[in-house]
Amino acid sequence: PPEEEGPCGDWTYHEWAEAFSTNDLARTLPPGHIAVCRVQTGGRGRFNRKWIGEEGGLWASFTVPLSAPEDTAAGVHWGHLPLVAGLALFNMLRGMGLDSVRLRWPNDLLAGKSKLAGILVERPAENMAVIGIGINVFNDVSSIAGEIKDPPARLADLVRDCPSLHAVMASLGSHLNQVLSVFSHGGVPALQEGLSRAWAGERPVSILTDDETVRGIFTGIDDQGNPVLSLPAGTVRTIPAHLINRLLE
Ligand code: BT5
Repeated sequence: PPEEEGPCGDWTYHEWAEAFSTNDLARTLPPGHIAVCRVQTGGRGRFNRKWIGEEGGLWASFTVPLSAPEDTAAGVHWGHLPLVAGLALFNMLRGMGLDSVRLRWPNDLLAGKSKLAGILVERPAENMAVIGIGINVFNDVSSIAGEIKDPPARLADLVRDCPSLHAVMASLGSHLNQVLSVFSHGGVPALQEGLSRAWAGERPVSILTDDETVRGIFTGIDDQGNPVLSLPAGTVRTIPAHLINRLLE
């Protein structure tokens, strides 16, 4: 059973001292709830990569109802929830005065070149999604630097008067609701303006698919969520998101 429960803005949170993965705990909750823990022992990222969740970070999973049928004509596709979560996190961090934060496609939150937060969206049931978010806040990231790909960063080193974990969770919940409501009415097109701020300018990338490596300048995504590159030859190429194994900067 959780150690603590209560309201958190429009959400209800359930806090465990230790959990394997809050994304697993969230599956058992109804929509509108948050599973959060202080230490996460079996946290995961995309493609079953390991997420390190030591004490002091925010390890939380938000349950979101998927009641209405997808309006794919308007660009509302539940596969885009990682972008929704990425934009919500970006908005929250910029709101804290963190000017160096940006989104790396599809949903890594970086401060400069360092990884500050990650997102893992899962869909345990037809009518519910779990949005798992991990943010390094007060946890000691210097000790994990050797274990991870990008250098890590933590919020406490980047903002003045870093808010408490509960305050960060509450703020994230409200930013998530705000972006979700924009998205559910207008789909990806309605997010484009915010996302273009979040990508923070064009930059050279390599995109790896099963068949090839495409090098070019990442300029953003199209209204279906696919990355758009401008190529050295002066042409523009859109790479279907589902073919992409990795994007490297
Ligand atoms: C992610 O995956 O970045 C998604 C992470 C989602 C974690 C949350 S915590 C709450 C919820 N419960 C879960 O079990 N998961 C979610 P991906 O883009 O695949 O990146 C994973 C990579 O990030 C790893 O392979 C490491 O290189 C790196 N990494 C692991 N722990 C990290 C940390 N604490 N800080 C920065 N980078 C980390």
